[in-house]
Amino acid sequence: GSDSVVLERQTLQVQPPPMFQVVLLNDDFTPMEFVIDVLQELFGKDREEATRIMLKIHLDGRGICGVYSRDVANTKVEQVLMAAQHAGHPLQAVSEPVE
Ligand code: TYC
Repeated sequence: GSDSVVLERQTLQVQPPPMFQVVLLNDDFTPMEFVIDVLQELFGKDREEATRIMLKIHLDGRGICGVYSRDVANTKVEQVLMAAQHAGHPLQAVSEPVE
């Protein structure tokens, strides 16, 4: 009845919003320095952390750069792709739901 509908709505409303991780993918062409710059300027990392993440991506093929709401994560991906395109690098980024 209508009571159970209200209870279901209340259960859903207290769940935290789904979060999305922005993942950078390795390639053979994008300069390491460009990736470090992106991690500092778009993901707020200091130089040491940006270097650590870049090397992790270089070695493992991918790495998480940050975790955000859906809209912010999608905007970060767009910003990475725009910066890479502008600089002429093939750097790729994706947003995926956090497990
Ligand atoms: N593999 C690249 C190189 O050797 C560096 C690189 C790191 C590229 C991370 C992309 O997401 C990336 N120049």
